[in-house]
Amino acid sequence: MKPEVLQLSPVLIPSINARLNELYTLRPYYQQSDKAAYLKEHGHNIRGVISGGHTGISKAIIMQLPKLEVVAVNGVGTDAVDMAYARERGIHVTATIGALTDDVADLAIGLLISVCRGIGTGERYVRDGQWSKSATPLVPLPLARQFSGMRVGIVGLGRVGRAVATRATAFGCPVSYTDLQPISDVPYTFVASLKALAEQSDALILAAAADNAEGIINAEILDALGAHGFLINVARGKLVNEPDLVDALSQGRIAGAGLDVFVDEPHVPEVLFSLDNVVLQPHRASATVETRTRMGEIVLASLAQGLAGERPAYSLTT
Ligand code: 8YV
Repeated sequence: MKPEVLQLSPVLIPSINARLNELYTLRPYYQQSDKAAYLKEHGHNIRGVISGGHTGISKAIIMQLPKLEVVAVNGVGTDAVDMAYARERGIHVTATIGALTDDVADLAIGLLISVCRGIGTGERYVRDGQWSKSATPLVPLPLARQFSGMRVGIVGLGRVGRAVATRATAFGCPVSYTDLQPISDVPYTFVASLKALAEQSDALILAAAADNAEGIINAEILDALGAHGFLINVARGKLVNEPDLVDALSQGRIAGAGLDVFVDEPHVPEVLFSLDNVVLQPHRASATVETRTRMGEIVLASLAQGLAGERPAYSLTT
């Protein structure tokens, strides 16, 4: 009998799905309309879980899975997983560590260039036919802001933060960062206070884990970033006090934002839809074929190792 694996979120790579289907009886929880009934029916047989970084798994769900051995997170963030309870139960929780670093850093820089250069605004101007209608082309569009050389402040110098720093450096940007403590093997300037980092930066890029960091970007930090500053978030929506951000953007108290993540995905504050100083993405920083394939391989390996009674190589709990 194949082990049963509960899927809390989909895997988008067909070859990975084919192998998962060969090896396991997959229970697609995320597709069910009556999730409680589905758990009641299958929960007692489930030995593995596949989830996404944003979705995670709650204690309430784990409690209904008495035979659970491994939770394979198809992502790096584990802030939505009840890690303490998983540890208590001896459940392996794995993450796709290192697999998505480059993509997330690429998107962070992409969002920053997009918002400061007004790529979305320019694109809409062309698509809407305004450029061809205009008697004096380009005049109606305001000049953009240069990215190269911008002072970049990174919040959280982990794998993604470092990859962002490398890229920003290649654009001639002086890089500063804040983290729990200074990191000795990097050439970037450590700034202990988040507010001071915001004051000294033209762009603040969020690359921190969200565990215990809810709402650290609030009105005070946004005002420190100031009317010429940009905020980029490729980490977690909950790092930001979203109403404060919406106010700061609507009132022009910061210059703009590039956002891949939100507090209550897939719900995005509607006020943002009409703002030209915001670039919005539907949590897609790791969504390339190459990266999702690498992530899927780690999910496969983690399930196989965990269900064979071994400690998975990417386990964070055991
Ligand atoms: C993924 C993420 O989009 O890695 C994470 O923690 O949130 C994202 O990169 C997500 O996990 C896909 O399932």
